[in-house]
Amino acid sequence: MTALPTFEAPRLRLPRATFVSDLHLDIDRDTPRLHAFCEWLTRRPAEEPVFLLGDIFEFWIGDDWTHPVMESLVAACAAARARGVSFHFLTGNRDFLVGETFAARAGWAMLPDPVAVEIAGRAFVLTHGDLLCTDDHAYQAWRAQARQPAAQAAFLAQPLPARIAFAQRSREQSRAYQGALESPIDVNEGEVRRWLETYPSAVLLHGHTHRCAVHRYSIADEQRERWVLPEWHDTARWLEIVPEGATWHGVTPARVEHR
Ligand SMILES: [Mn+2]
Repeated sequence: MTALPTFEAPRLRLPRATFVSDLHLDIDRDTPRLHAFCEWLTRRPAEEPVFLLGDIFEFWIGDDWTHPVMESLVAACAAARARGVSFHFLTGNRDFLVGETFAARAGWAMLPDPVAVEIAGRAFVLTHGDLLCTDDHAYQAWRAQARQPAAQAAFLAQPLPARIAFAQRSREQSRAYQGALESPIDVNEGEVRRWLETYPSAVLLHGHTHRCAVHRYSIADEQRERWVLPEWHDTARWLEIVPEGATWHGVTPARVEHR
């Protein structure tokens, strides 16, 4: 069991924010989902920061990789930023190789995972969500290895064609793996409780599982919550938090009580 980081103070304090995750954009393909995202960016309210909580991209093979489709996304982000929309990004299990070079080009401020923030006066701990899925032992072992700086450097040192071929193979393997599962592996509820105990009073907010929901827990006589963001298909689905409250757009989260 890995030790969780502790936070002295929230990294950001914001009056309002929008949250999305799990777009799984195939950035070398001109897809309806990419168009939906770029169009959605044109409709973001000015001065409302956008948090991208991982798996924005289906895969990532290095910031030195460019593609015309990717440039349209970078341009859409630049246009939104010109209207006062800021971006905050933490990586997911598929796009964990996104680095500072691409983030700077897109105008995304990178966040560690997990990270504590305060939105509209309420405390949140943000995470992609894969760290909570501790029942997937094979994945967690792979994750620990793949996140080593030396392993990442070795991968990124390969010539670009080799990395593109690797990404194609991984996509096929991932499809076969997901197809063999009855449903994607969900969070481990014991691990969720450990996080909630580590971060008293914060709402745990994550994506990854594609099981959009508001979960309520009773922990040390406190009512606690875990909010799960929806994945995108070809339409936008997001969470907006403003001083008046939280609104889910394009989706109705399941309500789940844990005793
Ligand atoms: Mn994920």
